[in-house]
Amino acid sequence: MFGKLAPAVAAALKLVVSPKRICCDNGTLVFIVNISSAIFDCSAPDLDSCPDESLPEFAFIGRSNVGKSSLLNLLAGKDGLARVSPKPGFTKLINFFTINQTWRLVDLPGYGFAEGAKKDSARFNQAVAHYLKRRPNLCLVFALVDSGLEPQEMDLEFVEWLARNAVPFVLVFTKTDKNTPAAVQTNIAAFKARIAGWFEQLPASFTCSATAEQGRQELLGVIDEAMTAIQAESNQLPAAADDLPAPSRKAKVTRKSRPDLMRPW
Ligand SMILES: Nc1nc2c(ncn2[C@@H]2O[C@H](COP(=O)(O)OP(=O)(O)OP(=O)(O)O)[C@@H](O)[C@H]2O)c(=O)[nH]1
Ligand SMILES: [Mg+2]
Repeated sequence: MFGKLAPAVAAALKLVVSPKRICCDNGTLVFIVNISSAIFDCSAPDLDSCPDESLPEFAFIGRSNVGKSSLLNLLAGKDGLARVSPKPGFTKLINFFTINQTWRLVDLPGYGFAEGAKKDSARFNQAVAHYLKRRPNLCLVFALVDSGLEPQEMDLEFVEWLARNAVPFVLVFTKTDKNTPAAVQTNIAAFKARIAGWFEQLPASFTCSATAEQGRQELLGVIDEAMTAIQAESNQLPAAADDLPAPSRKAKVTRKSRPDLMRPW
């Protein structure tokens, strides 16, 4: 699905993610983020069907069955908000959830699931690619990788694809409860070693387990950081005339207004 990156292109792609004060794998800071509401918004089969672009969005992507929907529920603090299944390829549409009425979590269909109608599969893959490349209010992608597996070519290719297409992302290694901490760390180190050559500084990475409810505050902290930066930027906009209606004074969330944290390139 995702082509190989030519060595010359890889060399040019010296990417940086600066996690600032966010708690990473070995960090110590903890953010306390309160989720007061989490509501299913809508499902979209393609980019044109996505809801309005007024709210910042944070999307989950990764291989089918890696735990995207489960992680979304963990962050939202609401079991069953996004539908979870042991059957790979379960999430088939782009699903939007509005959190605290101010931002959205977006559950994307996974890649690497070959069963089912080929036509449908291709269409959904294209829809995801369009969403990731063109959605102007997409702030950050959580790229999920199964911590229980050695580096998989498909995940590596997908990370290349994100990098090549300048999609802002952090890595999230999932299902840490399924293996020993040592095995998890070995797999994570092997994955990072495989992608290290594409980045001046590796993308920020996190671990999580939806089952053990691990990693929630750290990932909410990433979102909080992004929201704070967006807010700070909108506060710096020139003051609007008093008689303008309130909506005109709102900063529009665009890819341009994403904070530095969100720009690994
Ligand atoms: N042990 C363990 N199982 C998990 C974890 N997260 C998810 N699962 C299980 O993995 C399976 C797939 O989870 P989903 O959240 O539906 O995965 P997904 O990435 O959304 O899958 P698709 O929608 O098919 O792409 C389910 O059986 C979950 O219960 C975890 O942290 N630990
Ligand atoms: Mg899913």
